Amino acid sequence: MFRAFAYQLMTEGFAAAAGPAAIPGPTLECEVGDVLRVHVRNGLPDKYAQAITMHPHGVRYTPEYDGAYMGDFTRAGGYIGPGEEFTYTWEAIPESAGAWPYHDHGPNHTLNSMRGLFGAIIIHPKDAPRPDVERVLFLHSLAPPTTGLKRVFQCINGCAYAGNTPTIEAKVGQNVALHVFGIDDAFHDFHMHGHRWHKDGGNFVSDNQTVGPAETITVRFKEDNPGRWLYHCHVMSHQDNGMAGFYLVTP
Ligand SMILES: [Cu+2]
Repeated sequence: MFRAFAYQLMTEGFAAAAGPAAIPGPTLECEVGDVLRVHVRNGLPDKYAQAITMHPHGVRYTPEYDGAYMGDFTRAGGYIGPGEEFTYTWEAIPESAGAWPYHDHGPNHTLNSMRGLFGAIIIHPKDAPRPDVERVLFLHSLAPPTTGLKRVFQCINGCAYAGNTPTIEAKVGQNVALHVFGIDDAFHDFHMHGHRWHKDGGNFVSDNQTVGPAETITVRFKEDNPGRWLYHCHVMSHQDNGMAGFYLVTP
């Protein structure tokens, strides 16, 4: 596993990290009608010291909480310098239901987002039943400028190749929801063996769905096919460079 940049889940008051830094960063989860208050501290070590932000998709916010660096027009949340803190306030309105990415949108957002500074916001409809198995899968690449390694790795959640990438587990009869995000400059094709799903909840059935930069698809099905399965990006060069994983279904 590679450690590039990663958001860290902090305890209240930022006394200590609540867990190790990871790619993706912590998944934020709430219901329609909730208000998200997200405390961010820039804890980058000296050798990476630079401003960062946290820019959300899908939720409602005012310009202060956009988390976007805009030169002279930058608002408070658009520049969190090294050691500084900022609290974002975002609203989960009815149109926010779904899964969305957040990512760095500071002055160096391209490189930092490619380094792994991103995560998921899952907003459930009010009082809706939750899936039995719910996972987030970020499709992205870690390239030599961000790792110092000689070759590119096509990753899922910061790792490359089945066995390193997330192994998803489910049982027959369970309701499964997989939120799949594209979070680099490429278009990916999420493919799952032995399963199919209604695209966007509609009538069109797929087992292979395109997910572009900062797009999310949600794959939902009721599990009915036990075994060890592959899931992978169907862009062949991505699959060959690591964008694949196991899905393990027990009877
Ligand atoms: Cu791909």
